[in-house]
Parts: sequence; C-alpha cells; structure tokens
Amino acid sequence: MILLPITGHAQYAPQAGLSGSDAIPGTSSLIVGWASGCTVQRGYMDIADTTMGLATSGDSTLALGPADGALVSLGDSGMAVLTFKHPVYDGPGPDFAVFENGFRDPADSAMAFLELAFVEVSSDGVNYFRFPANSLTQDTVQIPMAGVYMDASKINNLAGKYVGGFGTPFDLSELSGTAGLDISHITHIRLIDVIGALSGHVTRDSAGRMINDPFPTTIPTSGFDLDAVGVIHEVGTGVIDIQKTAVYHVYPNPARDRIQVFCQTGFFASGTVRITDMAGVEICGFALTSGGNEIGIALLPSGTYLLNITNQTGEKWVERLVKY
Ligand SMILES: [Ca+2]
Ligand SMILES: [Ca+2]
Ligand SMILES: [Ca+2]
Repeated sequence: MILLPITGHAQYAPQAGLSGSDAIPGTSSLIVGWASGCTVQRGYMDIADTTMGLATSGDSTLALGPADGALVSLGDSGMAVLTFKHPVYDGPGPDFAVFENGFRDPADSAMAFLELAFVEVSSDGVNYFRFPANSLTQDTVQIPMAGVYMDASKINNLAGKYVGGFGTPFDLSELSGTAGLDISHITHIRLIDVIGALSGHVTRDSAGRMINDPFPTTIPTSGFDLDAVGVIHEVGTGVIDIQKTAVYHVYPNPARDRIQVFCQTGFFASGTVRITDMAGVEICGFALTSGGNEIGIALLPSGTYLLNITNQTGEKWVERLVKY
C-alpha cells in the first residue's frame, strides 16, 4: 500500500460561477425533467441529542418539480427517495443534478456554506448503489452550524456542493459494471444526509476519510435541504420519438453554414427555436413557420449547441446541434 500526502490543492470542480465549475443552473435546457415522486425519512436535528427530535422543516412535495428554493430538510442521516415519470439513463456526460440551498461566502466567491448528502441510485427500487464520494476538507476542526465556509473544489460526488440554484451533476457511467444495477434504466435516486461530525456519529467518504460539514445543526432545517432533482437523460417512449419525427426535422446535423428546420403543417402554425450553449445560455433565437426554415450558423464557433424548439401550443423539444 502506498500512502500519498493529502495536499491543499484543488482536486475537483470549483464553486458555481468559477472557471472549471461543472455546476448546472436550474434554468439549463440540459434538464428535460424533474422528480415526480418523493418520500422522506427524517433524521434527528442532532443525532447526538435525540431529545430534540427530528428535523421538521418543509415536506416531501417541495422536492418535486423545478428547483425553486422551496425545501425539505432531511436532518442528521435523513433520507429522501426520488422517483421519476421516465427512467434516467446513462447518456454522454452528466445524467442528473441535485439542487440544495447552499449560499456563498460574501467575502469569497469560491467559498460557501454547504450541507452535503450521499447519492445512491437503483434500477429496481430495492438495491441501491452509492456514487463514490470524496471529501478533502480538513477533518481536524469541526465546521459549526454557522459562519464557516467550505471549498467546493475539495468535494466530489456529494450532493450540495453547489450554492442554491445550481445543481451538482452525477454521471451514471461512474457506476458502469456494477452488478445489480442497470445504468440505462434508473428508477430511483436516494439522498442520504452527511452528518458531518468529527467524533461520535462520523460519516466517511469512499476512501474512509471523515467528512466535515456543519454539525450539530440544532434547528428545524437541520441537515441537507433538498430543493429538486433534475433529469438530463430521460428514457423516452417510442410514441414520443415517432411523434417528434412527424413534427419537425433538422438537417444537416452536424452542419457548418446553415441548417434547415422543417416543420410539419398542423404542429407549427408558428413557433420559435432558441439556440443555446450546453449550459443553457441563449445565443440567438428565430421564429419558425410551417415548412422549411433556413437558419444561418456560419458565425457560431465550432462546438455542440442545443436547439430549443417550441410550437404555438407551448410543446417543447430539445435537439443537439453540432457545428463544425
Ligand atoms: Ca452519463
Ligand atoms: Ca451536517
Ligand atoms: Ca423545491
């Protein structure tokens, strides 16, 4: 066994808004769906003093739908199980994102008050498998309930590493090859609060290190505060795919100078297409009408974009566009 020194250098993606962050804004068009079911098993406000009782703030319905800042608090080692209208699958890059309500240090945009949770997935609702999590935060001085900020670049695969409004992404490919797990058909996502204590009820990362996060949090909003879980790769149904081909067609793709968006009469009396980058930031938008719509893309830098297509009745489709 080789023992490596743990250095103070950044190891993982930094806080939302900093260069190199992989935080996903709640408004990103990468997100195609949100949790539609949630059950919560509360943990204690203070697991070391159970006379205070369980965390009480919010309820499980507040974890459904888009990230909106409405929260359910899990308490020490409390759990939430999320379900979805369609299963989640392992596509390119992150597959889902978890939103909490951390907030930034007013004096340092790299630092934030964070409460963390383990993330586990299941393809049968019975057997759960945990993303290997890492915490390189110091583990000698307990982070208290208030006033001490944490560096997201020392945290990996723990929900809650990003401030409110920004999701922590998870990539199912990291669990590929796990016996008993089908990463092309995830039906349940389970979050388990990190207690964060450095003595007594300690919580350890996948390397056996103690995870330091605010403890004790002797308030009704104790522990991880779940806002939402957004889905990036959602298993569609054959019906939807057939309908989509009948509704519109984009070609060529990949493209260099221009694309045609051909919209079927009936589905598109009028509509719009917004071109965004992969983080969902809008670059330009165009009106669509029935028939062929030519869109010049010669001035776009090479890369991958999202076409966000909406028709007059508000139906939405998202299509990847590769510009070369
Ligand atoms: Ca993936
Ligand atoms: Ca905690
Ligand atoms: Ca919410």
